[in-house]
Amino acid sequence: MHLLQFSTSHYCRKARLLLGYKRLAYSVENLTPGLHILKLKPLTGLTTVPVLQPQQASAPEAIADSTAIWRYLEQSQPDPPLTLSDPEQQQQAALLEDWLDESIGTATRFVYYDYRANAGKGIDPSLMSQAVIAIVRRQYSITPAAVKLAEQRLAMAFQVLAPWRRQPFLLGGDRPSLADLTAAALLSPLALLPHYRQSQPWLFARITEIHHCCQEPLPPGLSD
Ligand SMILES: N[C@@H](CCC(=O)N[C@@H](CS)C(=O)NCC(=O)O)C(=O)O
Repeated sequence: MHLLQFSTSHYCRKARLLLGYKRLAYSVENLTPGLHILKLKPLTGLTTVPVLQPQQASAPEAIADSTAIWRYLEQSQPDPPLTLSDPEQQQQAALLEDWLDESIGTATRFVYYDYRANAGKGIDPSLMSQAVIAIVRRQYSITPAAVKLAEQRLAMAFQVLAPWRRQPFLLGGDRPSLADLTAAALLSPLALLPHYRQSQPWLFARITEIHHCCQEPLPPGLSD
């Protein structure tokens, strides 16, 4: 298996958690933002990472989108499962995953890059890093008004994810679902923001546990 990724992307972290949970060996290719389009467009028709290349006979050449990657891995490597045995719970996990992907992953991106450009500039004040951050902010229209809305969405997310405060897995039971891995990946950039570290300690405890369970190194801001 071969994973095309941006090293800092939280959606690529989600793909690595999936591969790690399934105990699959894989190589990684870090693409250069901007130039990535030249490689990805002819391969998948899309411009986003993660992209998985299974490199196996009868498998597709490339699978774009973290949810499609999950679907492929769950079907080709059912053990250990990430699908819950109760269909209603599985539907709930799928809904949570879709909401995390479409809404909360974006909100995290807005809040994170706003922090890195302002109060968190000291994390990497180099011209190169600040130039990349400026490009990302322009690409996604990360304005102060949009950041405020993103902060409100994250505040709501902490309420929706409240079951995680008292139990190791969002939907209960004794093993994680796709929703747990998705939340752990897509909220992980907040580990660098002191405000969230102080106000939501339970979240970073769960993120750490899921990373251990998937044998994935912890994200910046969290350490073993
Ligand atoms: N829904 C997609 C989102 C992936 C995504 O937004 N990837 C970003 C990096 S975090 C990307 O590739 N951006 C580059 C682009 O859009 O050209 C998934 O789950 O894979």
